[in-house]
Amino acid sequence: MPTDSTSGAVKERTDVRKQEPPQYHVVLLNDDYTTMEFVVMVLEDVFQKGPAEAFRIMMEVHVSGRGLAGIYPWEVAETKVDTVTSMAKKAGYPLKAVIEET
Ligand code: TYC
Repeated sequence: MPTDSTSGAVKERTDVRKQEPPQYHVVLLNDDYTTMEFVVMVLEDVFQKGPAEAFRIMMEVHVSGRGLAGIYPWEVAETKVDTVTSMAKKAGYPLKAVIEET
C-alpha cells in the first residue's frame, strides 16, 4: 500500500531517513577471580550504569553466569568489548565480555 499522497502514481522520495542499524547485546561473563568492585566499576565507566544498576547487573552475572551490560550498534559493541578486555587485562583479571545477536 503506497504511503504517499499520489497513491503510487508518482514515485516520491518518501524514505529519506535510514533504517535503524542492527543492535547487538554486550554480555558480561562470570569468573572466579575478577572482583565484584571491578565489575561494578566497569559497568559504571564503560556502560554508563548508575551504582545501583551496576551492582544489580554484577550480581546477576555472579549468580547466573552472565548478564546484559548494554545494547549497541556493531562497532560500538566491539569497542565496549575491547575496552573491557584491555581494562581487565591491565588490572590482572580474566573478565570477559562477548557480543551476541539480539
Ligand atoms: N564471581 C566474581 C567473584 O565472586 C564476581 C564477578 C561478577 C566476576 C561478575 C565477573 O562478570 C563478573 N569475585
